[in-house]
Amino acid sequence: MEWRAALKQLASQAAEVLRRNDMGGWTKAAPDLYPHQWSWDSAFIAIGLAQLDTRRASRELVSLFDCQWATGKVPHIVFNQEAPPESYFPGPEHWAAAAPGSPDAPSTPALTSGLCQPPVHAVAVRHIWAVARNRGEDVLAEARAFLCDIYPKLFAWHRYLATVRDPEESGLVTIFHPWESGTDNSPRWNAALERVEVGELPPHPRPDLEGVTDPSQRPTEEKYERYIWLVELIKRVRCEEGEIYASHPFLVKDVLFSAILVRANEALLDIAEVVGAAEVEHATIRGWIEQGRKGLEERWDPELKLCLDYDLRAAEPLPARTVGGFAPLIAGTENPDRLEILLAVLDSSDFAGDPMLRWPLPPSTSPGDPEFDPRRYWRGPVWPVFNWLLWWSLIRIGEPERAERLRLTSLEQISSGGFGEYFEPFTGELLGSKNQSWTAAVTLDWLANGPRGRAGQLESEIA
Ligand code: 2M8
Repeated sequence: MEWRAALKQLASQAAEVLRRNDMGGWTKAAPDLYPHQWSWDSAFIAIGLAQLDTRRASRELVSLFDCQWATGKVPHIVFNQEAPPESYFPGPEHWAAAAPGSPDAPSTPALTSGLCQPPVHAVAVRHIWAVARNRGEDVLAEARAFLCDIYPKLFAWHRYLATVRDPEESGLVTIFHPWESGTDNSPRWNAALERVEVGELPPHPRPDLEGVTDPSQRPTEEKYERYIWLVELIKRVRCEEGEIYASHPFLVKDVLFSAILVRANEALLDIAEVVGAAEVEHATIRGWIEQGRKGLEERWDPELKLCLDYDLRAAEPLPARTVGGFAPLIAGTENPDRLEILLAVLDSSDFAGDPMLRWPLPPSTSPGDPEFDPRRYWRGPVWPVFNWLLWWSLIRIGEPERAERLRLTSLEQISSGGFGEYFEPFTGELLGSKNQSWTAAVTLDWLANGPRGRAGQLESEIA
């Protein structure tokens, strides 16, 4: 098939995946494995949906922010109460003792987890605005109203991260659970997790193992016990951050989360401009951006030539060669030497330059890392959604050619493999869930943003 026709077909297929996972005002992360609404998935989904329908894209975020906590926290999962209880663990009943028991949680019927995930949301909101600007007056007016409505909620969310999650004023966000990082099973968390002593736990099911073709693609039982134990501890203190800070065994400064927050704050600044927010808020956001970049700079590891997470409990960095180490590139470091080194590491045989790779795309964990595992999630497979983040960051740091190579290679990967959650780096085999919503979403955005493409051109082609 001719290349252009193939891309058009890919766009229709991506739109179809999102349509099928659409639950009304929100989208489940995957058809079976993830039957609920996940926070950062929804932000990426909104980025893709914007190419099809800016109103529906806005709705995705409105429904998520309807479940925002009084503290400003945006929960990592909003539970679909129609999903069969056995379809996901830990489900809503598992958090029930924590969420409604907490004075900060949204009132029922909304049931959420007590954790959060990386703040891609402001980036998605600005994206919706950018697309709406090419769609005529009515769409633009509607998008402006959406921005006015969501801006204070985004501001509260970022303020929560900059204060409650950073009492040290380090510019870096503290996470309480690997699930908060979004790169859950990454070796980034190994040493910190090993230090967690697991107490008495009732037996727990593993429905996630049913959702994949073999268990080697999901976390081990030993890791799951720690995940569940950390959830248990957070629930025991009713998700109150002050108490978590005082007693929780897993307190980690996450550099990738913090880098995303830097970029999200830049997006928030643009949104503040559109809605005419007070100058004092502009100044606060600028301060967060500066602080974030400074914090990342302090976590640079000259030996591994990557940025490292930091374990607050053990007071030591967490060495691992993973894509999280590219955090300064994602944040847009102002240090040119740093950037040059990171681009060289990205191209090296430690990441996208490994000659054995099926496609020159960075594995989530470097094949040179002792914990590398090409099939297990976040420990080696290639993640299209992370590659979207990288592509988007490369454009912003002025690397359009590299970005374009990444975009085309990723589209080739998805055309030949499908909308997989992740891919085996050497064979290209689709792993994890099929028809993962965020993979379809980033495909739509990639297709609409070729070197000559413009945001919004897909709508007429797909309709
Ligand atoms: C994965 O995480 C969930 C827990 O939050 C799981 O394994 O059950 C991660 O890849 C996470 O980043 C993602 O948001 C979620 C849904 O796609 O799945």
